[in-house]
Amino acid sequence: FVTMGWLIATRSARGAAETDDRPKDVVAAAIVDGGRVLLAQRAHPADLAGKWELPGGRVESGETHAAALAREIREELGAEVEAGDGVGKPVTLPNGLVLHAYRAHLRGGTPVALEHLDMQWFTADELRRLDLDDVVPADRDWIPELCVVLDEA
Ligand code: DCM
Repeated sequence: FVTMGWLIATRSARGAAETDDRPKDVVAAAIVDGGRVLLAQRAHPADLAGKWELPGGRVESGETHAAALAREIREELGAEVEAGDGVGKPVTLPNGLVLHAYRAHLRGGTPVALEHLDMQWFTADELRRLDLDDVVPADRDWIPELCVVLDEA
């Protein structure tokens, strides 16, 4: 019985490791247009649902950050973007994922919330007035940098 338990534990630990050998990187897009930045309201998981984030998602194996950013924005917002400079510092999540924010320049289409609850264009003043409880924790540190980007735009 002890051996059985050890076998089961070992196999499930290996299974978990083998099913997720994807990169740990997550990319997020700061799409700026007309002095406003686009934030999207997460639909899931439950603890993040309803909170604002820079839209984006996980980088796939063999994919550049720029390619992942373009793919995620196509999937989530139905628009074409080109990745630009980084925004702020990368943020490490408790689960080990590392988030990277980039400027994203609209090259085609009009963003629509296809997978989010909602989306909204924010001015720097509106960002400064946002309740941080309504922002995804990992994205909170980027708010000052986003304000600088908007003030310069
Ligand atoms: N994530 C985040 N902030 C973002 C984008 C993503 O904190 N702007 C986190 C949420 C998930 C992970 O990254 O833990 C993967 O994102 P998604 O579920 O959107 O693919």
